[in-house]
Amino acid sequence: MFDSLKQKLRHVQEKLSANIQIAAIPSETPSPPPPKKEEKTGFTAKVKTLVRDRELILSEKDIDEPLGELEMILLENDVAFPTTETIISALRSDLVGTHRRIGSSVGRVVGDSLRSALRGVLGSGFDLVSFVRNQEKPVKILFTGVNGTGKTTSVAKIAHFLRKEGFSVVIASGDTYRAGAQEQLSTHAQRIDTKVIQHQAGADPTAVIYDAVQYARAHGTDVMLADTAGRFHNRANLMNQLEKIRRVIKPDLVFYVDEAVAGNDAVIRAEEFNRLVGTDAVILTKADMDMKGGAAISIAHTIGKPIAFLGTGQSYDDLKPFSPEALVDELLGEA
Ligand SMILES: Nc1nc2c(ncn2[C@@H]2O[C@H](COP(=O)(O)OP(=O)(O)OP(=O)(O)O)[C@@H](O)[C@H]2O)c(=O)[nH]1
Ligand SMILES: [Mg+2]
Repeated sequence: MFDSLKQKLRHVQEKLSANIQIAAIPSETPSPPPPKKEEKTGFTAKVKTLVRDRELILSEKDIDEPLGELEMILLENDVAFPTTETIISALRSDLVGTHRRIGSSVGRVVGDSLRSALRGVLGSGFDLVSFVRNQEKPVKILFTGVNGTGKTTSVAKIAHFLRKEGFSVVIASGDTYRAGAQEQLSTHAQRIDTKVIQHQAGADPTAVIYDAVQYARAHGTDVMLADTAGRFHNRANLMNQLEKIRRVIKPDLVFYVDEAVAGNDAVIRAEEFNRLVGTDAVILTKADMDMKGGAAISIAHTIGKPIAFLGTGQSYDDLKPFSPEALVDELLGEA
């Protein structure tokens, strides 16, 4: 997961650390020449001795170059521009101007700053189990998003997840539009042994979901999960249909589903869906196939709604509750 970004973050962390070590050398000491590759160990050891236990005030020029490089790395890895700017300025204000007791661990100072800058844009997670537990039953959950991003698979994964947590679940087959969609959902439902409510092809999805809510009420079912057809946000008639579902069903929770691999596109679409029909939390699928991590880093910061889960594969257990701390650990290595 996010291998390309991880590698580059490691490189820029080393560069920032090296710059800080150089800045920490007292001005009366002649600057050592830039290290040749074979001398690196000796040079680092020498700098570390000089830096140990010194208190240091960093200036802009000490870190400008590696921060510029970090900015490029984030943008190239699909981190949204405003999110990138927020991360860079958090790092700048954390590192520049303040007294820092560097001690022998420059890498630690850099790592901690980067960790808190990333943590600052990731927002909170979302605890679905507590949410469901505290809500009046049946809890009505709607899944929205563009075509092929993993909505139906995520409905099945969430049903499986909630059932393992001890909740009863019914699924509404709200994609009456795409040929084969209902069969796909009923195959999933059979495999995870979950009741599904379906109507004939072309039926009004609001009516299907309404029936599923009625079923849940009649049977004391805890949660109703409503799948919907994929739609692009610029298709007004399909967005109006989603608006109608919202108005009539009054879901307790709306999950917007998109794929991590779509990068910036996912962030833009998430913003549009949130603006047009509202979103409470995000499920980011195909994180297992994403080298860049840009959508995972940017989406919560951009739309102001938490990521609830990452989809990490094609089987029903490949669903991870999203933890900002775990993502930062994944990107930077454990603290
Ligand atoms: N690798 C990987 N594949 C996934 C993940 N989630 C879904 N998929 C795959 O993505 C493809 C599309 O998934 P669907 O669940 O059908 O997507 P959808 O959003 O319902 O698609 P439409 O109903 O056509 O809009 C399927 O082949 C899934 O197996 C994931 O987390 N990781
Ligand atoms: Mg689907």
